[in-house]
Amino acid sequence: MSLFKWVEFPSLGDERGSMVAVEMGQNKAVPFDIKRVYYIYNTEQGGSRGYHAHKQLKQIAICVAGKCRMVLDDGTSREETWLDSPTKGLLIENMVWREMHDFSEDCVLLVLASEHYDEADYIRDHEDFRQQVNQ
Ligand code: T46
Repeated sequence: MSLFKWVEFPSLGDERGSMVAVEMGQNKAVPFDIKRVYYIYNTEQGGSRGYHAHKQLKQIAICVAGKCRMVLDDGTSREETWLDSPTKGLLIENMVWREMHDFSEDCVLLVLASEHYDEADYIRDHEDFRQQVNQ
């Protein structure tokens, strides 16, 4: 089974342009209460981000402009995909290692998060992650 779980956000565009609405709740696209929203932009060209997993946090990442390459790793397999659409969110479950590479200059990566920021929720060492996820 693929590590990639996609959430579709329909474009509500009309002749004036495009719009996407993000809603949470029953039968809505976001399967958790959003406690935090952040966005990553102006990423150094050639730079990579991530290299961690979260113990509890679930997130949806949406590339609202430009593109970047996302790598997910569940401790057994590793897969990669491009985030390049403002209407496609990638659901990243807890205990999944993520890396982001090859950011385009115009990339804006919007992230919806199920929890407030907590450094104690991060696992930043890949060997620790492998041990914890496989135990
Ligand atoms: C993730 C990927 C997709 C805060 O103070 N508050 C916040 O809400 C966040 C997200 C970060 N920070 C601080 C912590 C670090 O000192 O901002 C700095 C950069 O964070 P980090 O190195 O974790 O950034 P990324 O791009 O490697 O990872 C981020 C998220 O942290 C992470 O949860 O899944 O984006």
